[in-house]
Amino acid sequence: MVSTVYAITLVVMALIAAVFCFVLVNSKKVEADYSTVTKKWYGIRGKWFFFLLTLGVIITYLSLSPFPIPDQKKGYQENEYQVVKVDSYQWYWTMTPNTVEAGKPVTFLVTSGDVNHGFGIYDENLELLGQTQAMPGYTNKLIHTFDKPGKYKILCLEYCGVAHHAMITELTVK
Ligand SMILES: [Cu+2]
Repeated sequence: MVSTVYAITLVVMALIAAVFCFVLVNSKKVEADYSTVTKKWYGIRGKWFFFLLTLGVIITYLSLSPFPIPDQKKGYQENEYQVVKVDSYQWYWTMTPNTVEAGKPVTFLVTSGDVNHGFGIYDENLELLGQTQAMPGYTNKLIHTFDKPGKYKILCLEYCGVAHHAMITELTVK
């Protein structure tokens, strides 16, 4: 086995050396005009660039458009909002109140008592409806209107320690 590998290595090394010598010898002989080749490949490079650019824009649009970013400026009056205060800790949520009405916009005022958490609202099928960061020292506002009554789940979207996965609570929409 070892001798076979050794032999193959020697042959490959000889081939590489031969190619190297061939290129070296021929490079001195020919002073060819490469402008047509250069022009052709610059053209292909330009087209490739625009292809990748277009592809990038399309993929960005397709992957971002279903991303749940609720409209934060719907023109509601201040007194039309239901306000829910959300506090997050390792590893639980407090929500006051934890029951809201459907069809009426809810303003979630989200903060954290310790580290960064992610406040994510999910429906019964665990589809994400809206999210914002829960940060110590800041209160982030998230406006969401629930279309139908039910039990909604609040999950932590940012890894915050060993019991991050257990950081779940429920929001009732009547
Ligand atoms: Cu968390």
